[in-house]
Amino acid sequence: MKILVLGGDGYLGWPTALHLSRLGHDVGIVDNFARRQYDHEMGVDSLVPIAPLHQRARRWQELSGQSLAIFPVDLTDAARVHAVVGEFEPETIVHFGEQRSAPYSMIDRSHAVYTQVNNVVGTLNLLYAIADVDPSIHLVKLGTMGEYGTPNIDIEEGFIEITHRGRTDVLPFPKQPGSFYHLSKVHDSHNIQFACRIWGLRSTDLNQGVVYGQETEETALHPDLATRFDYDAVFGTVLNRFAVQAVAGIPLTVYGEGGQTRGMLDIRDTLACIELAIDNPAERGEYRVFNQFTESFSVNQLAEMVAALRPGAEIVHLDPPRVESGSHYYRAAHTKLLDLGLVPHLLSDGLLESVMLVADKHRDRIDPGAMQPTVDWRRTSNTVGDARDPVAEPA
Ligand code: NAD
Ligand code: USQ
Repeated sequence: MKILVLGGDGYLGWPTALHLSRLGHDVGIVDNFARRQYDHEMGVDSLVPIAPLHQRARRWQELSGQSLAIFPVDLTDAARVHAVVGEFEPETIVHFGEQRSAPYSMIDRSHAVYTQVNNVVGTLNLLYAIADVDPSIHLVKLGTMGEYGTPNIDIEEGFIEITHRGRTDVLPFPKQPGSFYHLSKVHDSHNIQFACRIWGLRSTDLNQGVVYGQETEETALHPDLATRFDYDAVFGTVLNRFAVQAVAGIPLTVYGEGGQTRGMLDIRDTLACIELAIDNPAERGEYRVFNQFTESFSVNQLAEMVAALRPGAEIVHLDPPRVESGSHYYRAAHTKLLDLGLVPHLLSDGLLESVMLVADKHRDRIDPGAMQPTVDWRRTSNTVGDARDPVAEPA
């Protein structure tokens, strides 16, 4: 199958591109390298060194005999998005290509505007390109479990049956996201669902939980094939951060009470879920949602699991930089991918150790200064980063 991977230079996009290529698909990668620029902007770096995209692709060709087509394209450039979809003629497009950090989107107005323009306009351009070039292309879009927030009822997979004043309907599950980034995913979901309804497109919206881990079967083949591993307070996700903190002897930074609960998954399960979504495509006109996570844990539980592996590791509770419930009900359905055959890797299977081994291997590159949270949700302006605003400040 011809598959275009958008955001294929990123943490998840790159290993997914390799995995799909190894399965024998003809893979093209689209990326504008924005993620590498955020590193320069924030003064941080991936813990694991990453090769430039062309070097990665050359190494993959050498080792596997498979070539990867590279398109250095910004998804907010409608004409180029249309041209790439027309030229490559994909049967499936896997869309990872967005600004994905909640703290980054909460730095100030300019970062919130940048995030929403980048994500929502990029996805809209893509929807138009698919509708114009070939509406039968299956769009596999990365959404987030954070679209739902933490309601005091069970979370369903995308839709909920509601009976209201004697009438019943199946409606999109209510969304209460916790950042302007998470909101961009909600806006995307609405736009994609609408495009499926009016143009008969087909899409799978994967509401993914927090991913952990760094190595996959393919990335482990050569250092040039490694994917990034973020641990800083803006781009690092919670379990990856705790693993690095424990290895570096830095106290594990639990925000507030630590009762926040999240769905989590191993990076290898991200690849498996994408593969299942591609192999079992949505029907024409269908918009479906899969909740993509395998286990859920509170932040306290994660910190305790990591600390247990490094006797003496300290856990601190910081003043919460985010506005989120310190303790809440959390039970989210996630059966659709299991029904398609997903066999999860579980944290209890000793995977945490392997994440810590990666951190240990690169411990010389750990910058303790990158650990403390710098973005406070309550402030409209935080003093990190550069102005990124595509829309001018009012006079
Ligand atoms: P990442 O930042 O490492 O990768 C995203 C890639 O998209 C980067 O290479 C970036 O340069 C590219 N990109 C961004 N804007 C672009 C644009 N306008 N045009 C072209 N390319 C662009 O992020 P990731 O962790 O790999 O996440 C990938 C996707 O998965 C995101 O959509 C994210 O929201 C979603 N997701 C990630 C996680 C997680 O824990 N990492 C969890 C749930 C969902
Ligand atoms: N947290 C801490 N200490 C830390 C870092 C985080 O207590 O040092 C807490 C946060 O307050 C939050 C939870 O851990 O309650 C998760 O934070 P995170 O930074 O790991 O994850 P989040 O901001 O939700 O975003 C990440 C990805 C995003 C994806 C999302 C999936 O960056 O792209 O959409 O996970 S989900 O959380 O399901 O929405």
